[in-house]
Amino acid sequence: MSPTQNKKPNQPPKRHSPEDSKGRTALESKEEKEAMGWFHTARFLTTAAQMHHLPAYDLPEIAFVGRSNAGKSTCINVLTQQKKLAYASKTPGRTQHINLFALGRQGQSDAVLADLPGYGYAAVPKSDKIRWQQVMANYLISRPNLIGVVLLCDPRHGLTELDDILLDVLRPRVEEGLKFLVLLTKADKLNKTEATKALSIAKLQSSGGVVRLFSALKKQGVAEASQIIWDWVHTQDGTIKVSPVQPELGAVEDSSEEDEPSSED
Ligand SMILES: Nc1nc2c(ncn2[C@@H]2O[C@H](COP(=O)(O)OP(=O)(O)OP(=O)(O)O)[C@@H](O)[C@H]2O)c(=O)[nH]1
Ligand SMILES: [Mg+2]
Repeated sequence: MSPTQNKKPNQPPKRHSPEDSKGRTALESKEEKEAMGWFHTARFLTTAAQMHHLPAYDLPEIAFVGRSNAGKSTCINVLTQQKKLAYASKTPGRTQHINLFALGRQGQSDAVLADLPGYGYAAVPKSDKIRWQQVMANYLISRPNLIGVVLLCDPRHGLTELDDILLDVLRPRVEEGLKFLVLLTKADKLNKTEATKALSIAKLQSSGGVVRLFSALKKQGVAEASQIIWDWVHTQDGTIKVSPVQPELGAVEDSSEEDEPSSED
Protein backbone atom coordinates (compact mmCIF):
# COMPACT_ATOMS: atom_id res chain seq x y z
CA MET A 1 0.00 0.00 0.00
CA SER A 2 1.30 3.44 -0.81
CA PRO A 3 1.29 6.51 1.41
CA THR A 4 -1.52 8.01 -0.65
CA GLN A 5 -3.90 5.07 -0.17
CA ASN A 6 -7.18 5.89 1.59
CA LYS A 7 -6.39 9.55 1.16
CA LYS A 8 -7.29 12.11 -1.42
CA PRO A 9 -4.08 12.37 -3.48
CA ASN A 10 -2.14 15.63 -3.40
CA GLN A 11 -3.33 16.87 -6.75
CA PRO A 12 -2.09 20.23 -8.04
CA PRO A 13 -4.79 22.90 -7.87
CA LYS A 14 -7.21 23.01 -10.80
CA ARG A 15 -6.98 25.95 -13.24
CA HIS A 16 -9.93 27.34 -15.12
CA SER A 17 -8.57 29.76 -17.72
CA PRO A 18 -8.76 29.04 -21.48
CA GLU A 19 -6.11 26.76 -22.93
CA ASP A 20 -3.54 27.73 -25.59
CA SER A 21 -2.53 25.50 -28.52
CA LYS A 22 -0.25 23.43 -26.25
CA GLY A 23 -3.08 22.78 -23.82
CA ARG A 24 -1.58 25.16 -21.25
CA THR A 25 -3.46 28.11 -19.90
CA ALA A 26 -2.06 31.63 -19.86
CA LEU A 27 -2.46 31.53 -16.08
CA GLU A 28 -0.46 28.31 -15.85
CA SER A 29 2.33 29.69 -18.00
CA LYS A 30 2.59 32.73 -15.76
CA GLU A 31 2.54 30.59 -12.65
CA GLU A 32 5.12 28.21 -14.02
CA LYS A 33 7.36 31.18 -14.76
CA GLU A 34 6.93 32.47 -11.24
CA ALA A 35 7.70 29.03 -9.83
CA MET A 36 10.81 28.68 -11.97
CA GLY A 37 12.00 32.14 -10.93
CA TRP A 38 11.59 31.07 -7.32
CA PHE A 39 13.58 27.87 -7.89
CA HIS A 40 16.35 29.86 -9.54
CA THR A 41 16.99 31.68 -6.25
CA ALA A 42 18.34 28.44 -4.72
CA ARG A 43 21.70 28.61 -2.98
CA PHE A 44 23.71 26.16 -0.93
CA LEU A 45 22.84 26.24 2.74
CA THR A 46 24.56 23.41 4.56
CA THR A 47 25.41 19.72 4.54
CA ALA A 48 24.92 17.13 7.27
CA ALA A 49 25.93 13.52 7.74
CA GLN A 50 23.49 12.99 10.58
CA MET A 51 20.00 14.19 11.36
CA HIS A 52 21.15 16.00 14.50
CA HIS A 53 23.64 18.03 12.44
CA LEU A 54 20.80 19.58 10.44
CA PRO A 55 19.87 23.13 11.39
CA ALA A 56 16.50 23.55 13.10
CA TYR A 57 14.17 26.18 11.64
CA ASP A 58 10.53 26.66 10.69
CA LEU A 59 11.03 26.95 6.94
CA PRO A 60 9.11 24.39 4.87
CA GLU A 61 11.50 21.72 3.61
CA ILE A 62 11.09 19.55 0.51
CA ALA A 63 13.14 16.36 0.28
CA PHE A 64 14.30 14.65 -2.92
CA VAL A 65 14.56 10.91 -2.33
CA GLY A 66 15.04 7.79 -4.41
CA ARG A 67 17.44 5.07 -5.41
CA SER A 68 21.05 5.89 -6.02
CA ASN A 69 21.58 7.22 -9.54
CA ALA A 70 17.86 7.95 -10.04
CA GLY A 71 18.70 11.57 -10.85
CA LYS A 72 17.88 13.45 -7.61
CA SER A 73 20.81 15.86 -7.66
CA THR A 74 20.44 16.43 -11.41
CA CYS A 75 16.74 17.15 -10.91
CA ILE A 76 17.57 19.81 -8.29
CA ASN A 77 20.08 21.38 -10.67
CA VAL A 78 17.55 21.46 -13.50
CA LEU A 79 14.71 22.80 -11.35
CA THR A 80 16.96 25.54 -10.00
CA GLN A 81 18.45 26.18 -13.47
CA GLN A 82 21.93 25.92 -11.99
CA LYS A 83 24.50 23.53 -13.40
CA LYS A 84 26.50 22.79 -10.28
CA LEU A 85 24.34 23.45 -7.26
CA ALA A 86 23.77 19.83 -6.20
CA TYR A 87 26.47 17.22 -6.52
CA ALA A 88 25.37 14.95 -9.39
CA SER A 89 27.58 12.21 -10.79
CA LYS A 90 27.75 9.26 -13.13
CA THR A 91 29.10 7.25 -10.22
CA PRO A 92 26.19 6.00 -8.06
CA GLY A 93 26.32 6.73 -4.36
CA ARG A 94 27.99 10.13 -4.69
CA THR A 95 25.54 12.08 -2.55
CA GLN A 96 26.41 10.83 0.92
CA HIS A 97 25.15 13.66 3.08
CA ILE A 98 21.89 15.52 3.35
CA ASN A 99 22.57 18.70 1.39
CA LEU A 100 20.29 21.66 1.96
CA PHE A 101 19.56 24.55 -0.41
CA ALA A 102 17.67 27.70 0.59
CA LEU A 103 15.02 29.23 -1.67
CA GLY A 104 13.52 32.70 -1.77
CA ARG A 105 14.92 36.16 -2.17
CA GLN A 106 18.28 36.90 -0.53
CA GLY A 107 17.67 37.76 3.07
CA GLN A 108 14.17 36.25 2.92
CA SER A 109 14.55 32.47 2.59
CA ASP A 110 11.10 30.93 2.44
CA ALA A 111 11.78 27.23 1.84
CA VAL A 112 14.56 24.65 1.73
CA LEU A 113 15.31 21.80 -0.67
CA ALA A 114 17.00 18.70 0.77
CA ASP A 115 19.03 16.45 -1.53
CA LEU A 116 19.20 13.06 0.16
CA PRO A 117 21.69 10.28 -0.53
CA GLY A 118 20.27 7.50 -2.70
CA TYR A 119 19.64 3.98 -1.52
CA GLY A 120 20.08 0.58 -3.15
CA TYR A 121 23.58 0.98 -4.54
CA ALA A 122 25.08 -2.51 -4.29
CA ALA A 123 28.72 -1.45 -3.97
CA VAL A 124 28.16 0.50 -0.74
CA PRO A 125 29.48 -1.44 2.29
CA LYS A 126 26.69 -3.01 4.37
CA SER A 127 27.52 -0.98 7.47
CA ASP A 128 27.22 2.27 5.47
CA LYS A 129 23.91 1.10 3.99
CA ILE A 130 22.44 0.38 7.40
CA ARG A 131 23.74 3.66 8.80
CA TRP A 132 22.27 5.57 5.90
CA GLN A 133 18.91 3.81 6.01
CA GLN A 134 18.65 4.82 9.66
CA VAL A 135 19.55 8.45 8.91
CA MET A 136 17.00 8.60 6.10
CA ALA A 137 14.17 6.88 7.99
CA ASN A 138 14.87 9.13 10.97
CA TYR A 139 14.83 12.21 8.72
CA LEU A 140 11.58 11.26 6.94
CA ILE A 141 9.80 10.29 10.14
CA SER A 142 10.88 13.08 12.40
CA ARG A 143 12.07 16.15 10.49
CA PRO A 144 9.47 18.57 11.86
CA ASN A 145 9.49 21.10 9.00
CA LEU A 146 9.34 18.50 6.19
CA ILE A 147 6.26 19.43 4.13
CA GLY A 148 6.82 17.54 0.89
CA VAL A 149 8.70 14.63 -0.64
CA VAL A 150 9.66 14.17 -4.28
CA LEU A 151 10.38 10.52 -5.01
CA LEU A 152 12.54 10.11 -8.09
CA CYS A 153 12.35 6.85 -9.91
CA ASP A 154 14.05 5.62 -13.08
CA PRO A 155 11.04 4.10 -14.90
CA ARG A 156 13.27 1.53 -16.58
CA HIS A 157 13.63 -0.06 -13.12
CA GLY A 158 10.19 0.96 -11.79
CA LEU A 159 9.38 1.42 -8.13
CA THR A 160 11.48 -1.20 -6.39
CA GLU A 161 11.23 -3.00 -3.06
CA LEU A 162 13.38 -0.29 -1.47
CA ASP A 163 11.04 2.40 -2.83
CA ASP A 164 8.13 0.46 -1.29
CA ILE A 165 9.88 0.47 2.09
CA LEU A 166 10.29 4.22 1.77
CA LEU A 167 6.59 4.57 0.88
CA ASP A 168 5.76 2.59 4.02
CA VAL A 169 7.91 4.89 6.14
CA LEU A 170 6.23 7.94 4.60
CA ARG A 171 2.62 6.78 4.73
CA PRO A 172 1.74 8.04 8.21
CA ARG A 173 3.09 11.49 7.37
CA VAL A 174 1.29 11.60 3.99
CA GLU A 175 -1.92 10.76 5.86
CA GLU A 176 -1.21 13.76 8.07
CA GLY A 177 -0.86 16.03 5.02
CA LEU A 178 2.72 15.62 3.78
CA LYS A 179 2.80 16.40 0.03
CA PHE A 180 4.10 13.73 -2.29
CA LEU A 181 5.17 13.71 -5.96
CA VAL A 182 6.69 10.88 -7.99
CA LEU A 183 8.95 11.98 -10.86
CA LEU A 184 9.80 9.33 -13.43
CA THR A 185 13.27 10.49 -14.39
CA LYS A 186 15.33 9.97 -17.56
CA ALA A 187 12.10 9.99 -19.58
CA ASP A 188 14.30 10.73 -22.61
CA LYS A 189 15.24 7.04 -22.49
CA LEU A 190 11.65 5.95 -23.17
CA ASN A 191 9.60 5.95 -26.34
CA LYS A 192 6.00 7.17 -26.19
CA THR A 193 4.50 3.73 -25.55
CA GLU A 194 7.00 2.94 -22.80
CA ALA A 195 6.42 6.35 -21.22
CA THR A 196 2.63 5.89 -21.17
CA LYS A 197 3.03 2.42 -19.67
CA ALA A 198 5.53 3.62 -17.05
CA LEU A 199 3.15 6.41 -16.02
CA SER A 200 0.19 4.05 -15.56
CA ILE A 201 2.24 1.54 -13.57
CA ALA A 202 3.68 4.21 -11.28
CA LYS A 203 0.21 5.72 -10.76
CA LEU A 204 -1.11 2.32 -9.75
CA GLN A 205 1.86 1.70 -7.45
CA SER A 206 1.41 5.06 -5.77
CA SER A 207 -2.36 4.49 -5.55
CA GLY A 208 -3.34 7.43 -7.70
CA GLY A 209 -0.70 9.81 -6.34
CA VAL A 210 0.74 12.61 -8.45
CA VAL A 211 3.17 11.10 -10.98
CA ARG A 212 4.94 12.97 -13.77
CA LEU A 213 7.49 12.16 -16.46
CA PHE A 214 10.73 14.12 -16.08
CA SER A 215 13.83 14.48 -18.20
CA ALA A 216 16.76 16.63 -17.14
CA LEU A 217 18.27 16.13 -20.57
CA LYS A 218 15.22 17.26 -22.56
CA LYS A 219 13.90 19.60 -19.81
CA GLN A 220 10.66 17.63 -19.90
CA GLY A 221 8.28 18.17 -16.97
CA VAL A 222 10.50 20.85 -15.42
CA ALA A 223 8.02 23.73 -15.45
CA GLU A 224 5.18 21.56 -14.21
CA ALA A 225 7.20 20.00 -11.38
CA SER A 226 8.36 23.49 -10.38
CA GLN A 227 4.79 24.68 -10.19
CA ILE A 228 3.54 21.65 -8.24
CA ILE A 229 6.24 22.21 -5.61
CA TRP A 230 5.70 25.99 -5.60
CA ASP A 231 2.02 25.32 -4.85
CA TRP A 232 3.00 23.18 -1.85
CA VAL A 233 4.67 26.18 -0.28
CA HIS A 234 2.70 29.19 -1.53
CA THR A 235 -0.91 30.34 -1.60
CA GLN A 236 -2.51 31.41 -4.89
CA ASP A 237 -1.52 35.04 -4.28
CA GLY A 238 2.12 34.06 -3.82
CA THR A 239 2.33 34.39 -0.05
CA ILE A 240 3.91 31.64 2.00
CA LYS A 241 1.48 28.94 3.13
CA VAL A 242 3.27 26.99 5.75
CA SER A 243 5.59 28.96 7.98
CA PRO A 244 6.62 32.51 8.64
CA VAL A 245 9.54 33.81 6.59
CA GLN A 246 12.76 33.37 8.53
CA PRO A 247 15.79 35.60 8.64
CA GLU A 248 18.38 34.71 6.03
CA LEU A 249 20.16 31.43 6.67
CA GLY A 250 23.92 31.44 6.25
CA ALA A 251 25.76 28.95 4.06
CA VAL A 252 28.15 26.70 5.93
CA GLU A 253 30.21 25.10 3.27
CA ASP A 254 30.25 24.83 -0.50
CA SER A 255 29.10 21.48 -1.95
CA SER A 256 29.29 22.23 -5.64
CA GLU A 257 31.04 19.77 -7.92
CA GLU A 258 29.62 17.97 -10.83
CA ASP A 259 29.06 16.23 -14.11
CA GLU A 260 26.55 17.42 -16.71
CA PRO A 261 23.44 15.23 -17.13
CA SER A 262 24.64 12.69 -19.65
CA SER A 263 22.60 10.73 -22.11
CA GLU A 264 24.56 7.61 -21.14
CA ASP A 265 22.64 6.68 -18.04
N1 LIG B 1 19.64 10.59 -19.84
C1 LIG B 1 19.44 11.18 -18.66
N2 LIG B 1 20.38 11.04 -17.70
C2 LIG B 1 20.14 11.63 -16.52
C3 LIG B 1 18.95 12.36 -16.27
N3 LIG B 1 18.97 12.78 -14.97
C4 LIG B 1 20.14 12.35 -14.46
N4 LIG B 1 20.84 11.65 -15.37
C5 LIG B 1 22.16 11.03 -15.18
O1 LIG B 1 22.04 10.04 -14.16
C6 LIG B 1 23.25 9.97 -13.40
C7 LIG B 1 22.93 10.08 -11.92
O2 LIG B 1 22.42 11.36 -11.65
P1 LIG B 1 22.43 11.99 -10.17
O3 LIG B 1 21.63 13.23 -10.26
O4 LIG B 1 23.81 12.08 -9.64
O5 LIG B 1 21.64 10.87 -9.38
P2 LIG B 1 21.33 10.80 -7.82
O6 LIG B 1 19.97 10.23 -7.70
O7 LIG B 1 21.55 12.14 -7.18
O8 LIG B 1 22.42 9.75 -7.32
P3 LIG B 1 23.01 9.53 -5.83
O9 LIG B 1 23.49 10.84 -5.33
O10 LIG B 1 24.06 8.52 -6.05
O11 LIG B 1 21.88 8.99 -5.02
C8 LIG B 1 24.15 11.09 -13.93
O12 LIG B 1 25.05 10.53 -14.87
C9 LIG B 1 23.17 12.02 -14.64
O13 LIG B 1 23.79 12.76 -15.68
C10 LIG B 1 17.98 12.50 -17.33
O14 LIG B 1 16.91 13.10 -17.21
N5 LIG B 1 18.29 11.87 -18.49
MG1 LIG C 1 22.76 12.71 -5.66
